[in-house]
Amino acid sequence: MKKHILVIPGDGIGPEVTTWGKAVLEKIAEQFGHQFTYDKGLMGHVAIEATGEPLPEETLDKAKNSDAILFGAVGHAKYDNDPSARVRPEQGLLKIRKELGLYANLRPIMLFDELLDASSLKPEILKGTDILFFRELTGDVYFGEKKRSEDRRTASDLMIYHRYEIERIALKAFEAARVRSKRLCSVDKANVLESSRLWREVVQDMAKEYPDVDTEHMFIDNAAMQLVKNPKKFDVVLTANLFGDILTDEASQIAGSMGMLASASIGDGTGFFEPIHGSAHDIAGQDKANPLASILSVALMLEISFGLTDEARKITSAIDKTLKDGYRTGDIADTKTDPAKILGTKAMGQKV
Ligand code: GGG
Repeated sequence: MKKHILVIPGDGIGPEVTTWGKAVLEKIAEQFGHQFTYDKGLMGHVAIEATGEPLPEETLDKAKNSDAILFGAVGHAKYDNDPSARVRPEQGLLKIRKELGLYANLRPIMLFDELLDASSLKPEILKGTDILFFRELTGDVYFGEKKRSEDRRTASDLMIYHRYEIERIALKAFEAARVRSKRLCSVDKANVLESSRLWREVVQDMAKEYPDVDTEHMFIDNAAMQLVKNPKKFDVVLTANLFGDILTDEASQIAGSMGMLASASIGDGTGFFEPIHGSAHDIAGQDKANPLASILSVALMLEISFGLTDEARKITSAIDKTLKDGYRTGDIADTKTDPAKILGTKAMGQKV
């Protein structure tokens, strides 16, 4: 198979982790006889520094002309401490999602048995957990109108959803539920928010077309609590942009660390694959970042964009074996880890 992949390393630990995602892609190409070609694009703080824009036109053009995109992370402490900054790295990420029509963000909470002890939750609560989140990605407060009063003392972000935006992601979630355990939990805040009432109305209507799927509706506050109390209760979770962003960071603790969670953004255009973690500037360039989320993002790319399921499985097995051999990065090590087996980014990438 011949495929052209755009790599957007981004900021902070993004370049370190995508190096290993790409290295694994190259290894897969070699082992299975595929031909993957690569290009590189700028986005985020590095793009602002080089061009003044968080998403230069050149990167967007390359993205539209590639078969898949492997992305690292965006962000920089400089902007976090300067809320008045008009141009921000995250704008690049939001813009590329919108421009490519990537409305569905799939975030699998894949639990490796070896990491049961790495979580702060009890192993008996965790064991057997397997959740697939569908986070809506191009609507909500992220894209609604943003306003600041003239005296700058009042601010608002419009939480807005259109029926078609809910329908198209709900369709993907229902279809996934149908081939998984036929359970779907739609998470909203319909007791308070009008946009959530529309969300629930649409999902209820669509549930009639999926009588074989057991559809449940849950308020976000309850879902956040149930996720740590009884994560096995969930299978497919469908939710809005903001709720999904927060809930999946929480859910990453089930998998042991943010460094273990991959994601796939799909929709109308080229598939976009990235770890859910951000740029983690505090550890950037120190060979401390966990590359497994980037490597797992590559497995999602192979499976979802290219239909290469054996190749994807080869990657998850390689990670499983590496963990079974006792190797850990710092974020997933625990008191039982042999200190000699705590690896940096590079060594962990090489082991996989
Ligand atoms: N790799 C994910 C990443 O860079 N996250 C930083 C960020 O600002 N994300 C916002 C979002 O996912 O909506």
